[in-house]
Amino acid sequence: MNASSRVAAFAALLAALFGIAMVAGKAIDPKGGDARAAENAGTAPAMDGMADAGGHAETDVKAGGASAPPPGLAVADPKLRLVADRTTLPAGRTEAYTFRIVDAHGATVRDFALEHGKRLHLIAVRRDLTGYQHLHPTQQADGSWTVPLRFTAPGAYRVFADFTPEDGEKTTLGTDVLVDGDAAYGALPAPAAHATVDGYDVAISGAPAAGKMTKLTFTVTRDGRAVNDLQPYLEARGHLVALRAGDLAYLHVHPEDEATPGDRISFMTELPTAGRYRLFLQFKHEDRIHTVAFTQEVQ
Ligand SMILES: [Cu+2]
Repeated sequence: MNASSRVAAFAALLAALFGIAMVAGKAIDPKGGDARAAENAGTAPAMDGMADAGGHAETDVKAGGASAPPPGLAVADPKLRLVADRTTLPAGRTEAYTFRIVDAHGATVRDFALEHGKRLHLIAVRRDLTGYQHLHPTQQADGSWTVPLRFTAPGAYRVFADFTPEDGEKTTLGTDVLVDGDAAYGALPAPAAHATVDGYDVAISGAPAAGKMTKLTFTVTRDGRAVNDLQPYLEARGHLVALRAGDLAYLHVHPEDEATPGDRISFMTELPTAGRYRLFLQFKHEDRIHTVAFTQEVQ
């Protein structure tokens, strides 16, 4: 092929792809497909981009109207990044896990606001939503954070750093830690109104609807009697973390404190979409912290 026939062939190819994009656009959205297909064809010099121009048109429509993704799904946002010193840990051994929060210039962020009595909360859980841990790393002189970390069972774990930089916004960044070995993953337990831990029975009430702020209340009993003397834990009557099954999106919840009677712990929760979530409640009684988990179905 000489240069001019190569140009002609490329033009013919472009015309053909443009046609395909138009057809694909129409198939997806007969009303607005033409304009978007033309846009895709015009802005896609990369051949693999053009090959699924119709698919892109569909994605663009969704992305345009959607709100920001929930916290915890990303290791970085436009302002802050979580930088961990390791991505693996041996099963069953306690080792130091050290990480930094850095700004857009790569400088270590050192100043954090107190939230629930701590400047940074670290949540770790295996990707099948087992093995939940809630830890409080120690900040070192260079601004990095370190915590002794131990994962008993092999598998892929998600680690979330939950913090608010001084003069910044509440942020949750997440990263994976891989523990080599034979992982025996389990299915998510079915939703239930009760769960037990360390001899306590905890009941959950509240019916969250997708995207609506809902009050969730937990009632703690032991041997059939209300546990009225729950102790404060992290400046509240309890601590709750909600993780979405499937992607482990980390949903912020707000404890509702003062007005709650003795054996009850309430939170305002917004679960963004339909689907299943795993709720991890921690409460303190007789100087011990107990962790209990619930599967919550959102319609
Ligand atoms: Cu914490």
